Amino acid sequence: MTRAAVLVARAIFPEVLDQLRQVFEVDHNQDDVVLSPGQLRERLLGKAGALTTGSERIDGPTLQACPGLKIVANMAVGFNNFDIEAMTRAGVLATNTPDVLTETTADFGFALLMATARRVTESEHYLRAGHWHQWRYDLFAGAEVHGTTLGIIGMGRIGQGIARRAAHGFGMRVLYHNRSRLGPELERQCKAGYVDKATLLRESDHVMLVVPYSAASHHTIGARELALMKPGATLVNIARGGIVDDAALVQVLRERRIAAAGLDVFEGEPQVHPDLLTVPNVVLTPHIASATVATRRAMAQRAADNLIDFLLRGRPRTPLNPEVLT
Ligand code: 8YV
Repeated sequence: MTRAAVLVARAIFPEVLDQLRQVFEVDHNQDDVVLSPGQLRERLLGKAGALTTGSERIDGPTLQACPGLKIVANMAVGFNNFDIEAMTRAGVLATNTPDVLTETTADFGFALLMATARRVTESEHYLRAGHWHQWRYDLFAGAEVHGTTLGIIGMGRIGQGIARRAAHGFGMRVLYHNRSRLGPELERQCKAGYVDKATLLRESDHVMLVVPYSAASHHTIGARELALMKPGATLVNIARGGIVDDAALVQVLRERRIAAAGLDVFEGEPQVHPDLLTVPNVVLTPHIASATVATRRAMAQRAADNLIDFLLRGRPRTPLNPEVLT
C-alpha cells in the first residue's frame, strides 16, 4: 500500500518526526525557515496532510492550489492562521492542540504578570548595566499583586487556569469578561465574577488578555479601553498579536497612564513595534507562553496523533471542523 505524503512545515522534536516517518512519506522543512505562501503551496502539492504551526497560513488560495490535502494539524491551540470556513468548504479537516498546554500557559501568564508588576526585567537590566550602587527605599518599587483585583478577558481553559491561580494562590478578587458567561459551578471553582468589559477595565489592578484572535477581537484593547484602566494598573497579553493596539499601548506606557505591560505576542510578530523596545515599563517575551519542553513535546505529539489517527483510521483526536468528517 502506498503511504500518504505529509508536510511537516517546521522543525519539531526528532522522536515525533520519527513516528510520522514510520507511517508516512514525510517532507520535512528541516531548515526551519518559515515557508513563504508560494513555497508552502509548492510543498503542500501532492500531500494528504500537513503539520503546521502559527507561522503557516492555510487560506482559500492555498487550498485551491492543493486539492489533495485532507488534513492540516496545527501545533497550537490557537488557529487564527487557518481560514476555517475555507477549509470546511474545501472538505479539509483542521485540528489543534487544546488541553495539553492549558496549565503551562496559565503558569506563564502568571509569570509575566509578576514580572510586569514587580519590574523584574527592568531591574535586571539596571543591575547588569552596573547601575546598582546602593539600596534605596523606592528602588524598582512596583505594584502589589496579592490581594488586588485581576481582570481576565477571555475565560476559556487558560483564562480559568489563571483565575484559579489568582484566587486560590494569591487571594485576588477575580473579574472576567467573555463572549459567554461561565456556568455557576465553574464560576465558583474559579472564584470569578462576570462583568462587562468597561467595568473590568475600570476596576482591575491587573488586566490579563487570553482571548482568541478573530476579526471581532481585533484591538479588544485600544486607546479608548486603555483610557479606562486605573493609572497604576498593568496589562498582560498572552493571547495573540492584534488583540492590543500596540501603538496606542506605547503611548500610554510612555506617559505612565498605566504602570506597565507584559507582552508575549505582538502585532505583526516576529516584528515588534520599534517604540516598545525603547519604553522601560514593558516586559517583552518572544511568544513562549507554552514553551516548556514537556508541553511543546505534548503539543507536537498531539498534532502528530491527529495526522496519524485521521489519515490511518479516520478518527482525529481534536478536530476543529468535525462537520467535514460526516
Ligand atoms: C504556540 C500558541 O507555541 O498554542 C497556541 O495557540 O500561541 C503557542 O502555544 C504557537 O502558536 C506556535 O504554533
